Amino acid sequence: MTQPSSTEIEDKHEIEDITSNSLIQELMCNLPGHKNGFIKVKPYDFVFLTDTKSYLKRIREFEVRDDDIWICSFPKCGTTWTQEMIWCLMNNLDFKTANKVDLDERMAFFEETAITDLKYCDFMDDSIEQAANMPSPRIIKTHLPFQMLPDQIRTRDKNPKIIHVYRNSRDVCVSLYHHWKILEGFGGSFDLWAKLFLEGLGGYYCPFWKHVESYYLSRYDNIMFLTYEDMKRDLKGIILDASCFLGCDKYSENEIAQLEQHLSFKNFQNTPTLNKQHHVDNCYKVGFSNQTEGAAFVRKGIVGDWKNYLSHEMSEKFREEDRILCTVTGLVIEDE
Ligand code: PPS
Repeated sequence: MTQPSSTEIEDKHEIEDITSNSLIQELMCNLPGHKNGFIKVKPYDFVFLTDTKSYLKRIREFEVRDDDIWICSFPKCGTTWTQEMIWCLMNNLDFKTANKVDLDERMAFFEETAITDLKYCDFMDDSIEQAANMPSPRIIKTHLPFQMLPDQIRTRDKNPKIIHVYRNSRDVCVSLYHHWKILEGFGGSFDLWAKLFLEGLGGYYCPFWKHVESYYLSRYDNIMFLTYEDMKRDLKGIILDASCFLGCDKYSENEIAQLEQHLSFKNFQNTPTLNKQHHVDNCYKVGFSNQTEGAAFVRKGIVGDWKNYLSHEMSEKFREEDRILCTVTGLVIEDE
């Protein structure tokens, strides 16, 4: 039976301990790690690990720079794809370095340490410190919702560029399911996963819809909104728009075509600096994976894979949440 949850204040955030929630218990039964449980950050109800609590103050007080570029998204929306596009545009299309140095070393994943089970990953550098020490202009990836970004961004004290990427909810749910299988060792069924996702409990950063809303309703003006579906349909157009937004629209037709090629799904699959295969293989080695050997982070890369997973009834529940999101944000959703 679900125990009543407790709340406390942690660095100005009201925190609800949701570890005893029955669905969270089901999630935890199907995970090798995260034994310290889960919390919700109120009043938005964003789910995080209990372990994330001790990082909240450092996240809020992080020193932002005006010339930062923050790439923000809910997980599995095409973040890595966007990161590589932005890094190449900002670095004179230096494909040689891009093919030599891992993307994770070329830019920081801001809160990575705060969402990692360090019991299984004790070699990890402190990601917040890594971001703090990067030379300008920094490109920083984060999956934090807008309300949980550093204070200096939310209060407009600093005015970095934000690039937000969105993907349709159903494909995100499927992609996140595979992510949690190969990188978190989730051993439950897809149906359980979809239920967790719909209830806003599909791992840290949920609920998806509130997360997307947090950026669309932020009224932050130095922000560019991208969608995975647009990138699939017209990558060249997105590259051109992004280069204007970044103030580096200096590339020739031929160079843009080379970048398009570099960003192709096939190239991502085959390039070790982009495909995170070492990370996937490491999770498999330490028993933190519930996937067969050789599973891939760069998995399918299509729009509409959800049709292979979701029942009509489940799909309708997603559609209902999508309808509300469209109404409040003006987003037009494509998922076929
Ligand atoms: S993460 O872990 O949150 O950073 O994941 P993220 O990078 O946001 O999303 C991973 C999904 O993006 C797909 N992907 C691509 N699609 C098209 N083209 C390219 N180049 C590309 N690179 C990555 C990746 O395959 C994941 O989607 P799924 O549906 O699982 O294939």
